[in-house]
Order: sequence, then structure tokens, then C-alpha cells
Amino acid sequence: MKTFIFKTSALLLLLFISLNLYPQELKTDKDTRMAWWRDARFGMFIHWGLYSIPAGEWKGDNSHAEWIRTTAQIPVDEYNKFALKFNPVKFEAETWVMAAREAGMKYIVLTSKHHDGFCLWNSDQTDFDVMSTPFKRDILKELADACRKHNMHICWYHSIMDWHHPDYLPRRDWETGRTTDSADFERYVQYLKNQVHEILTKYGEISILWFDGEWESTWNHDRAVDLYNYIRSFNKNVIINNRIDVFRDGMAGMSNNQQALGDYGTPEQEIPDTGIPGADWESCMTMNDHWGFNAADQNWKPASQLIQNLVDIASKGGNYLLNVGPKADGTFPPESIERLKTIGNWMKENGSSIYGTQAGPFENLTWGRCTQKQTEQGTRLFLHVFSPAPPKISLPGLMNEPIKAWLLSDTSQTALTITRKNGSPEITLPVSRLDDNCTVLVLDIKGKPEVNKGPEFSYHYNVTSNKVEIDLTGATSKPDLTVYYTTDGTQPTDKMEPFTKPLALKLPVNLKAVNYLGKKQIGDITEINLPVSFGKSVSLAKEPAAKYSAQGASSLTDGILGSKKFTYGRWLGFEGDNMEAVIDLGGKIAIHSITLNYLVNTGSWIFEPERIIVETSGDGKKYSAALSKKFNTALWKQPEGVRQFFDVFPETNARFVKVIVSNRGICPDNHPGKGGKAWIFIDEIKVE
Ligand code: FHN
Repeated sequence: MKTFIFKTSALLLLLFISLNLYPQELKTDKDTRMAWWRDARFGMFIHWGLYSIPAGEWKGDNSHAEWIRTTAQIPVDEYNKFALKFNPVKFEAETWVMAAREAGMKYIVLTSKHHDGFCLWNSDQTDFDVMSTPFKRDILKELADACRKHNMHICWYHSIMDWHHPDYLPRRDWETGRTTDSADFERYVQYLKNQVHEILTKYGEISILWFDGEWESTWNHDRAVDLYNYIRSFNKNVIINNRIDVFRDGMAGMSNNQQALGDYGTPEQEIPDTGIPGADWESCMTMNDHWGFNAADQNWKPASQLIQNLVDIASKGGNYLLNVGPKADGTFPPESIERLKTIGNWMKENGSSIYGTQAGPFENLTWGRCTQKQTEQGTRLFLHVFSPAPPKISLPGLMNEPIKAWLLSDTSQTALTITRKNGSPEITLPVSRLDDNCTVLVLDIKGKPEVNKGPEFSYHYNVTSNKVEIDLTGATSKPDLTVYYTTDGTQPTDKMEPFTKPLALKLPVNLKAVNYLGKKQIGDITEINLPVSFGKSVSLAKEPAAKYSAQGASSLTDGILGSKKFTYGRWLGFEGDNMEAVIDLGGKIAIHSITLNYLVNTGSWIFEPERIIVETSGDGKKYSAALSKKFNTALWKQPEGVRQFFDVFPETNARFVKVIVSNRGICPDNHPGKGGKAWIFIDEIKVE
């Protein structure tokens, strides 16, 4: 009888899996799987492979790294020769693990196979692996064993895209001589699944499977579901990132579709502006400008910046995956080792303010960041004060009763002075014991944090009235609160005008507002500065792409700026085309500068402009050149996110301002979208 029941249930499970009816996961199951990861907060990324041998240089060009096979257009047979040279005789897995451990990292993600297809383990599926090199040692095995010995989670990065396997499609478009006649992508998918099974079953428990290279046309959601269900059919515990699926929002890294598979989002080379409530995410970032070792790249971020990144990320509830690109001999670059040691020294004193914490309750702290942990009495706030530290720090709008504050590294927990100013607690810093990287204070409070933010406003420019219309928004307009404001730059108090209805103000605007609860101010003062002319009307030489046209040309001067989520409809997007706008200021005014905003999201083919040109005119017919600025940041070095351009030109009296933002036209050679149309996304052009 038992056998019968067993067989039936196994058949039912197979049915679920085969019909993609794999049981939807319970939240508690995911929380159990993610628990260690959410506590860990900090891991090491390792990009290592054949590309470490050329170390970024090919025929005199030293701008390459792990993409060198493609960016230097090295034919596959030529590239394969690196395998004959791969012999990292100085590789010691324990040395790597101890470096990560002493830096305070809790997990290591190693590239098992990057896009070049080379496998760092003894694979039964291919000879393009480490056993076909002079080294002949299974690197995944050695690293996994060392991690287990030192209580470090071991994780694999694995690329879906494979530039080596004959069945992988598409080929690189410059590989015209490499036939696709017998290429069978289904056969490649089976190879991919077989290798995923290998790396998940040959080396003990693997904690994360970090997929990448999911963006090409041959990979899609159905394949992701099939691969995900396949993995879950034999492994329910491994954490899988969102790059198994195809809904990642470029380098912003979060999935933009409810169906998206994967346990967490993967911002790359960037940190989200704010926390992402209810979402797990991990920012992966390099120490210099490259993932794989590039011998020429000396643009190393200082350790203080890396520590501040860790603090910033943890304060928003995310994990920091910090990359090391080992050299061909198997050692870490000395610059990486030096930074890992400095981070480790800081973590030895302050790690408790990172591990097992949640995002802090404040949205915008001028002096640093905050993380939090629940305690029996209430909440422990960790206040990370960046250098140079002010003499005091304010906790804007915190309503809770403070219990005690002290310096985290002070084992005697000497109490620090706490006062209140404008209704918010202030803590005096121990100036003699500040940390150049980041000073961490502890503040115990009663209950869960209650923070009253300053009043929030929405505003937009009304072209007809040439006024900015301002109204209260958000939870701050609570019935028991009264908002007082000023528009003359003075500090608002309850002696001033209460905010009872929307305002229509002529430009320039300086609005200051604050919440009162009865006679008591609570929360910070909100300030809105709109010191520039938005322009009476805007005309475009060419319309933007229909999908990214916001509310038309007037969106360029309505005072509402787009965000990194370029799909939210504030940006004007131009595919392959330049943007040419003429702003009518309504009359001749003296102007001398321009501000405009553009978006960079290279994963979504959105690049910085090629050039910005400004011309001015009194009559809209004859224009004079005012400014011309060329952008030449190499790809991958363009800082991602919302970027602001500001520049000045000789003062001139003008009514019309022509702004030309030129588009690079096509994606660069060393970009996955090579040859495709590049985008520019523009918003909020202001002259003053
Ligand atoms: O193309 C890869 C790149 O080489 C590197 O591995 C990064 C790290 O996350 N991922 C891809 C670029 O988004």
C-alpha cells in the first residue's frame, strides 16, 4: 500500500511540474530560505576566468575585462587558446575565503561560467573547462570546501548567455564566419540545465544561484519558468536571483512584472534612491571600474566610499555584493586586499549595525544613514554618521521617547547628551572618538519608530497663468496636524499663515512649511525652491517616442522630474533621434545658465547625450550660440541613474532658448545592444 501512495504522490508532483503547476510557494517557505541572506547584508562577488589572463588588454587596447572576447572581437578559436595558459598556481581557496571573512562578508558568489562559456569546474558536459588547462584542479570544489570550513555561504554566478557553445544563439554579430547551421538552442538549454544540476549537486549545499546574461532574444519567461521549476524539483533551498527571468529593469535591477521569477532584485553599479519596502534586493558593485581583472584600471574607490555604500544599502534594507576580480595567478589585486582589510576593521567594531538589521525609519538624513533592530524595550537605532561629522545630529520628526544613546564602539556605553530642537531629538557627538570612515551611534527608543516627516507637496507649473500651483500631499496632511508656511524665506512657526488651500505662486518660489501638533512643532521643515523660469511654452522639432512622451513638450518645464523608473511617464524619450526644443520664456529676460536632466540606464540602452547645445534669441528667428558641451564618458563608466547637467554661458537678454540634446545614435560596440538604436531620456529643462 505504501509503495502505491508514494508512486501516486510522485506522479502528482511530476504532473504539477510538467504542467508548470509547480505549487506556488508559501511566503513562510520563502522567508525561511531568505532568512540567512537577509541577516547577512554583505557578500563578495568574484569574477574570475580566462579573461583574467589578458587582464583587459588586447592588441594595445586596455579597456577590456570579462567581456574581452566580444569587445575585442576575438574569434572563438583564438580565445580558446587562453585555456592552454590558465594556470593560477598561486590560487589558494582558503586565502580568498579568509579575506572575505575578515572583511565581514557572509557569502561568496563565484563566476562558475561567465558569458565566455569557460567552466571553472570539472564538468561532464564539456571540455571547455578547467580540466583542459595546465591547472587541472576543480576550483568550485576547492572554494566550496574552504567556505564550509570557515562558515561562509558558497554561491555560484552562472551565465545563461554563452558565447562559446556551438548551440547557443544568437552569435555575436561580428562572428560572421562562425556557422549557425547545426546550432540547436533547445540542445543548448538542456546543456545549461545539465550544468546547473552539476554545480548544484557536486559541491554540497549551494546558497545562491546568481543567474546573469538573461537579456538576449532567445531567452524568455517560459524558459525561465521551465529552468526554475527544474531547479526547484531537486533543490528548494537555493536562493535564485531575478536574472533567471527576463523582467529586470536594466541596471536598476528590479523586476517590472508580477510574473517575474527570482528571490531578489539585482541593482548593478547603483544603489536605489530609497528603500524598496517589501522587496529583497542586492546591489552588486565593483571596487574600481571593472568586474574582471583589468591591470590598467586604477580607478579604485576609497575604502571609506565602500563602507558608506554598505551603510547606505543596509539603511535601505538591501545587501551589498562587492566585487573582486582576481589576477590570472589566482591572487587578489593588492588594492582589493587593502580595501577589504579596512572594511573588515570597521566591521569588527560596527558590524552589529549592519547584520540582521532592517531599513531605518528616516527618508532623508543629511548627516548619514540609519538602520534598526527590534529589542524587548522597543527599537535600537544605529545612526551612521559620515565624515566630516557635525557636532550634533538631529533625528527629524522622531516622536518616540529616547532611552539612551552611546557610541557603538564604546564598550562602557557612556551615555551621550540628548536634547530636543524643533520637536526632534538631537544627539551630541563624542568629538574625540569619531571614525574617519563612519561613526556609529546607538539610540534605544521605546516602541516602534514613529517619524513625522515634514509636510509633503506636489507642484506643477501652469503655462497659462505662469504660476506654480502647490498643494499638500501624502500622509503629512493628517487632520490633527496644522501646516504653517512662509514664502519669504523666513522660518515658519505657528505664528505664520496656516496652509488651508492650494497656493498659486509666481516664480521664483521659496516655500518653507512645517507641521504643528497643537502648539508643538513636529518633524522637519520642508523647503521648496523654484528659483528659475520654467518657460511660457515649449515646442519640439521632432516628437519623442510615443511610449515615452509624458504629457508632451510642456513636460520638459512642468517642474516634475522623472525618476530612475523611466516607465513612470515623466521623461521624454527619443530613440536614435536628437531632442531639439525651443522654450519661449514669454518675454526677454536676462539668462546665464541652463539646467537639464537626463537618464542613464545602459542596460536599457539609455545613454548620456552625445552633446548639449544652447542657442538664444530675442525674436525666435535669429539665434546666437550660447553653449556647446560634448559628453565623452566611455560606456559602462557612465554613472547610472538620473543625472543633472548644469552649465553657465555669458549673460544675455533673450526670450527664446533653443536646446539641442544630441543622441549618440546607436549602442556602442562593447554593449549588448551593439548597433541598435540608442535612447536619450530628457526632463526638466530650466534656464535662469
Ligand atoms: O555582462 C555582465 C557583466 O560582465 C558582469 O558579470 C555584471 C555583474 O553583475 N553582470 C552583467 C552586466 O549586467
